[in-house]
Amino acid sequence: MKGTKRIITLFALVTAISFLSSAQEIKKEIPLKYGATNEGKRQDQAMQKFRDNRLGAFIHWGLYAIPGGEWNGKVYGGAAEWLKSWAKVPSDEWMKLMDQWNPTKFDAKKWAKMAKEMGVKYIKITTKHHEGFCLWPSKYSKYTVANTPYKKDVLGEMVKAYNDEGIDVHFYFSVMDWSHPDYRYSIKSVEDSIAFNRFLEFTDNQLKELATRYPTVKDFWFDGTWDASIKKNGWWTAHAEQMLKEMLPGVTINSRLRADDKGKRHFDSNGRLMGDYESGYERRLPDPVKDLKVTQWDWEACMTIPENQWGYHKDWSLSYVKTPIEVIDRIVHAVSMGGNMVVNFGPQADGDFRPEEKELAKAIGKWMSRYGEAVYACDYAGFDKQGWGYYTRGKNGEVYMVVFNQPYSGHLTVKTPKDISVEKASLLGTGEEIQVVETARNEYNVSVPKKNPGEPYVIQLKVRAAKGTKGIYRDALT
Ligand code: TA9
Repeated sequence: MKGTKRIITLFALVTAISFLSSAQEIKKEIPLKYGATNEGKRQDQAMQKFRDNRLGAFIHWGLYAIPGGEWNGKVYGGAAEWLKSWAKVPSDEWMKLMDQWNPTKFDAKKWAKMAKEMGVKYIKITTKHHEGFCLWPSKYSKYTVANTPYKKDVLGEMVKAYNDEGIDVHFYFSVMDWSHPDYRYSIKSVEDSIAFNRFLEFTDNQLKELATRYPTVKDFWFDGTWDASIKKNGWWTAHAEQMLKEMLPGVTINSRLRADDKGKRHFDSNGRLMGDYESGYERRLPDPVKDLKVTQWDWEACMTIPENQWGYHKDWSLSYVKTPIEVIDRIVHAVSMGGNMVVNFGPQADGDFRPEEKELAKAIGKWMSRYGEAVYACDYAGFDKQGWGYYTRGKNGEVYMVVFNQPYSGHLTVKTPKDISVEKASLLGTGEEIQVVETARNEYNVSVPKKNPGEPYVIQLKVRAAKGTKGIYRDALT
């Protein structure tokens, strides 16, 4: 008896200690100077615009468009914008491509029209990719459009043309710069540290230059920030974010820029998102069932049309090329989880787009013009994912079912959260009324349209927040 009591006391003691220490752990905050600056999602107008835009396009355009994946007669299957690295081309030799930079077919107005027709609300342009070539006449580098036969500020023309079409412009900027002698992958000596500090000052100058020359820019999307040298200088990433925010009120910044005091990236050492939105979903998406945590913060994904080509590559037969429906699926997938999607284009060196990209942009635009209501300004709906496709929710609480998989049964299962009932369903576009049958508590069969639309379609649900459903079904007692 005595022994049992002692064991119980001991057990209670151990439980109490472990409870206390875990409670303490929750409270334990790591003090940070360069950690997250936002509390939860930003709700100001600029951020809401960023979020409501939902669909964007990426433009990867640089010297790499000229060789298009081929160097000295050899075609490299890897990413075209990395060719300099695949073919081990020294920077001074690579920069000789500048003599061939003459995109005579470049017409920013045409580019902007194409984006408008595709239905994109914003465009992310590579101002400078890893190679270091600047699409604007930067006074801090000799590797710019100004020193090419074409001479013109193509970035400036793009900013104006897209803005004239009502499209927001975002700047992609690679911090890693293969052309700069002071760039370091890691800091191993005092000399490295001095050189890298010079490099950071150069980067500050370029960022200030971009913000000053193109003040309508809405967002900076940083890339090339994963090296040990940058992780060691988390202070600089916090400084760059702050500097741009002071210069451009409302500007948004991606998480990829950021590292904290301890070199922790994207999310700080206390688990808080740095920057304004998470930017890690590149060529992949969160699982719509297992990764619902992403609905807690803003995020933006980006994708390529072939497997992994961002810049122009002359041979797209080397990997699988996605169809318009597969691209639309990814767009809706992102929005259904509260994210944005950016679809990439790699224009040719002559300033035109390859036919495949033109066709794809058209096909997406056609679909968006019919069903965009279920994408723009939409968000996570809070309904459990079903096999037929994705739910999104509009600003007025309407729920959209975006159907990608047409069922043989002729009906689509909808399971509503507790206290939400489905009142009515209709086909977006035609307004055709769709039959809804309650099959169990919080479960419905929603019929497919009478005539198969022959493409992914959208059913709009009118839902009501009410205690229980019609009440004819009860949960089974088991
Ligand atoms: C990459 C990467 O793409 C890559 C490709 C080929 C060899 C090595 C790497 C590599 C190593 C570390 C990070 C990355 C990476 O994910 N880079 C970010 C990419 N962002 C895309 C939007 C494109 O701009 C791509 O060119 C860029 O590298």
